[in-house]
Amino acid sequence: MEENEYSGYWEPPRKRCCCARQRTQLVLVGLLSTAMWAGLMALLLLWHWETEKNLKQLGDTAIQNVSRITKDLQKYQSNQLAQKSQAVQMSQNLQELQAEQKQMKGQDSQLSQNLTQLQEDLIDVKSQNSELSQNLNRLQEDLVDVKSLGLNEKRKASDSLEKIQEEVAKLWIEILMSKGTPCNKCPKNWLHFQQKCYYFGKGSKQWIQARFACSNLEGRLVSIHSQKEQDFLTQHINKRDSWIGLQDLNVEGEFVWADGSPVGYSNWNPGEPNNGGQGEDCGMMRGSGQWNDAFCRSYLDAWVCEQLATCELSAPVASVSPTGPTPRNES
Ligand code: MMA
Ligand code: CA
Repeated sequence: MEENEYSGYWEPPRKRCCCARQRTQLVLVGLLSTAMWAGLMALLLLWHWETEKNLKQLGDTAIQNVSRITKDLQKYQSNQLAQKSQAVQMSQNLQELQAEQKQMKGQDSQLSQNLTQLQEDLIDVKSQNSELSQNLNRLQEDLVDVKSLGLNEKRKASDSLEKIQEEVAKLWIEILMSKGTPCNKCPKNWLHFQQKCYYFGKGSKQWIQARFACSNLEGRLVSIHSQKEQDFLTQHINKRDSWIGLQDLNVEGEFVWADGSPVGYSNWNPGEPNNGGQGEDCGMMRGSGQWNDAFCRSYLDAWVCEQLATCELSAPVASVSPTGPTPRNES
């Protein structure tokens, strides 16, 4: 060992010693730096991990928020839709209500119009009724006057009175029928046709006797005014020659009906009226339904009476009826 120390030449051990220390130092430094790096890396990793975690959390929160907002939005949109449809429904309801209101207003005015019309009609009917009653009263007064006249004047007055009464009765029926009252009532054993009732009498009679028989039944010998009426009569006389209410007793050749009207419609047998034989002034219907003027005092086996049909009054409207002031007793 000493040799080595005194040679003064052998330096390497020192060097070795120095190198070792350096090496140690280097190793230490290396270790230290490695540790530092490791720590740094760890820190970095930690930081990165933390950041990543935070980011993830943030992302999650954001996703949650977005989904919540989306849900809210959807809810809002559906609410909006519901509100819209509600609004549409409400406006429809409003329109319907307005239409109903309009309709009701229309109905209301229609109703009030109808009511006014009805009131007017009522006044009309009342005035017509009072007019009829007045007419009838006047006629009755005239009748009293007629009683104090001479025979000829009496007949004339009576004829015109009958005509007027006839007109009044027809007018009365027309009024009632126009108000919807059925006017087709006939006495027992009388047949109804159009506005009249007919009685087909059997038994041998002269014209004047037949006229009297009808008058006893509160009718008169038939007056024929249309083909339809003629057809109805032809159908019911059963081919029997029958007296009818036609005569030219006052003026030869001027036939008039028992209801006071002139001859409009006619159904004369060809060649009639011919005023044949000792004079023919009374009208008859042959079994065929065709008319002939015949000798008034001849006897025929049938005769036809008529009277106006009466109306089915549900309540007494006035004290007058087509046949006069006292209503007819049917049964
Ligand atoms: C009868 C009689 C008359 C009628 C003629 C027609 C003979 O007299 O019914 O009225 O005009 O017949 O031939
Ligand atoms: Ca004749």
